[in-house]
Amino acid sequence: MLIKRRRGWELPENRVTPEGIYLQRRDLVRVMGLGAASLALPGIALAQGADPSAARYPAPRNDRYGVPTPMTAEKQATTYNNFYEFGTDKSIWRDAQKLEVRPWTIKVSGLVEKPFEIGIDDLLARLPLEERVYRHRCVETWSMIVPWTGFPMRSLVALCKPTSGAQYVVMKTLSKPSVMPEQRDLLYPWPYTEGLAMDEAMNDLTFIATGLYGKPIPKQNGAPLRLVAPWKYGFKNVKSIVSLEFSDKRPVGFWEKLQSQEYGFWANVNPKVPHPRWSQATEKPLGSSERIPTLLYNGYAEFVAGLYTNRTAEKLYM
Ligand SMILES: Nc1nc2c(c(=O)[nH]1)N[C@H]1C(S)=C(S)[C@@H](COP(=O)(O)O)O[C@H]1N2
Ligand SMILES: [Mo]
Repeated sequence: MLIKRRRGWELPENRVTPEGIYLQRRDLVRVMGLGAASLALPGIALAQGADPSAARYPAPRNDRYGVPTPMTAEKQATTYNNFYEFGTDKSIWRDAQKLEVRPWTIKVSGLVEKPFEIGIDDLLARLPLEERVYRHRCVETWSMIVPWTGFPMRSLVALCKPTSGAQYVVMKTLSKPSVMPEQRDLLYPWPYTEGLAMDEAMNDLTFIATGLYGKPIPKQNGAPLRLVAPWKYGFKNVKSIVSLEFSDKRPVGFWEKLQSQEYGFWANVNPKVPHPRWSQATEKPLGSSERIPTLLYNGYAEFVAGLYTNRTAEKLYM
C-alpha cells in the first residue's frame, strides 16, 4: 500500500520524493499504533540566548567560485528545509528552534595524530570566516542559491591533523531524541551520517557553513555548523555536526543505508543520470514556478571534475 502525502507542486506529477517511500513505511507504523509518541510534539519556539559569534557576521565575500544568480529569498531558504530529525515535511523550521546550539562540542577521532574535542566558539576563534554564494541542488529536484558564511573544510581538516592512513572523513549530526523527535523512529539509521573522501574534503570548494545570509546559520539550516559540498546532491550536506572521524573505511551514509539502490556515496549532480524514480535533467529553484536545466556537477565541474578521473568504475552520480 502506498500513501502519497507530498504536495503536487514539489515534484513532477505522480512522483513521490525519495524520502516519501520511508514516510509511507512510517505511516504504516503509525496506523498500527506504534508511532504515536512522535505525533504529539507542539511547535514551540524557545527564547534564544545571545550567540557569542554574532559579531563575526557578515564576513568578506570570496567570489573565486563565482556568484551565481538569482539569489534565493532568505525567507524561502529558511522556511523550506530538509532536516528529518525534526520532521519529514519541509516546514520544520519552528520545531528546529528547540535545538540548543551552545554549548556545542565537536569530537575529532579516528586516524588523527591525537583525538580531541573542541567547542564551536574555540573553533570559530581559530579560523577566518568568509562568505560564498553557492548553488544547492536537492536530489528531490528543488534548488536554491544562497550566501553561506564559514570556512573551507580543509582548514578544519588541517586542525584535526589526520594521519596518512585516513582516506575518508565521516561526519555525524547531533543525537538528541528529546529535541529531535524523529530520532525516536527507529526505522531510520540515526544519527544522520555522511562522509567525503579525503581529496574531496581537501578540495577548496568544500565548505563548512556556520552562517547564512550574513548571520549565524539558523537552526533549521544546520546550526551551528554544517557541510556544504555544492557539486553533490544536498543530502551529503550533513547538518548540526558533532563529530568528525577519520577512517580508512568508506562510511555508509544515512540515505544509502536506507535505500542503497537509490542513494550512494558519491552523489555528484549529473542531469544525464536519472534517479531510479525521476529525471534529474531539470530543477525548480525555490520560489520559482519555472524549471531550469540542471548542470553537471551542479555547475562546478571546472573545480571538481578532476577528483573523479580515476574513479570511473564507481557509481559517481547517485
Ligand atoms: N542531519 C541532517 N542533515 C541533512 C538533512 C537531514 O535530514 N538531516 N537533509 C539533507 C538534505 S536532503 C538537504 S537537501 C539539505 C537541505 O538543507 P537546507 O534545509 O539548509 O536547505 O540538508 C541535508 N542535510
Ligand atoms: Mo535533499
